[in-house]
Amino acid sequence: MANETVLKRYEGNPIITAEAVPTANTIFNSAAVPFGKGYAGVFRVDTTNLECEMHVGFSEDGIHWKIDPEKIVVVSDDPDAVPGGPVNPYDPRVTPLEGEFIVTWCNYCAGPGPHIGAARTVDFKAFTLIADIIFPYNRNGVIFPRKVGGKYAALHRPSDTGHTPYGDIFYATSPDLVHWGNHHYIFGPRGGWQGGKTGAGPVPIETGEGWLMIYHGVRITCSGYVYAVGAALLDLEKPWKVLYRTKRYLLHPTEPYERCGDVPNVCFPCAAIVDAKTREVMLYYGAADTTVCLATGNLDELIDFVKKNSF
Ligand code: BMA
Repeated sequence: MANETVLKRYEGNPIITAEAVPTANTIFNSAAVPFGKGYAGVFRVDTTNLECEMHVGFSEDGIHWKIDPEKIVVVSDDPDAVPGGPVNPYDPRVTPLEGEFIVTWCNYCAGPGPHIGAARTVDFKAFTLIADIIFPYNRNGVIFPRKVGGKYAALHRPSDTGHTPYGDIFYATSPDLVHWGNHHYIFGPRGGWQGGKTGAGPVPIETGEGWLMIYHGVRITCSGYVYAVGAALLDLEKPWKVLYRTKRYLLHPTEPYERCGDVPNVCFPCAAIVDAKTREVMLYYGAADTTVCLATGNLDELIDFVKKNSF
């Protein structure tokens, strides 16, 4: 394909469509992780009444998925927590951390506006609320897979109540996953495919060259937003220090399933799984706010691309 880079689309894309869940209008922007002998994931389902839900899925190969028809119920001991769990949770990320999995999402509820919620699970059956961790307004919250400098660490993007003009990625830390602060600016929009907004994508990948942060960049055109995928390398100990950042995109809406859908022209990355032996990266991205797609690449080639095509 003319504009394909070191990331190659899986030829069987889209790998998951609304057919996977009886009540789904669409299924997209979802997260997968290695689990047991296969994979587990948390999937964004927009229902036929256009509310957002999170659903669990399991897979043996990371490509063919069985999605639970029932939504995830997040339980909480906090009497002030919303009964039944988050309202309109969307764009989940899943971080393997210290033997459990931390799910983060954006709550889109009318009152407090978009903000980041988090829950923990060990089995993808029971989910317990941690807290609304970064409160309002905020989108694209994702937690690092280990402590950095002795603290839990996260990427997030401050916003406003609507389709925000804010598009800057920040770094924050926490002693306990509940209380977050010490915010550091990482970067914001910068011309071309990422000139409108930026936002964190998958859980950052630790490499010898720094944290590989795959992110989305938005271009604002006369007929709407275009969401593409890029990557940066962040300093391992001070991740707000940007070592390299792609000037060229890694993936851009091109295929009909990325160009056409409920929201056209969207490639929105939410998860990346690395095979430690082969160094193959499986990147899961939502296409056109309608389906889940897969692109693959080699981790070393990705790092090389980021370094060679940096600002
Ligand atoms: C963002 C989020 C994503 C969505 C994207 C494109 O603001 O709502 O869930 O994929 O817009 O519509």
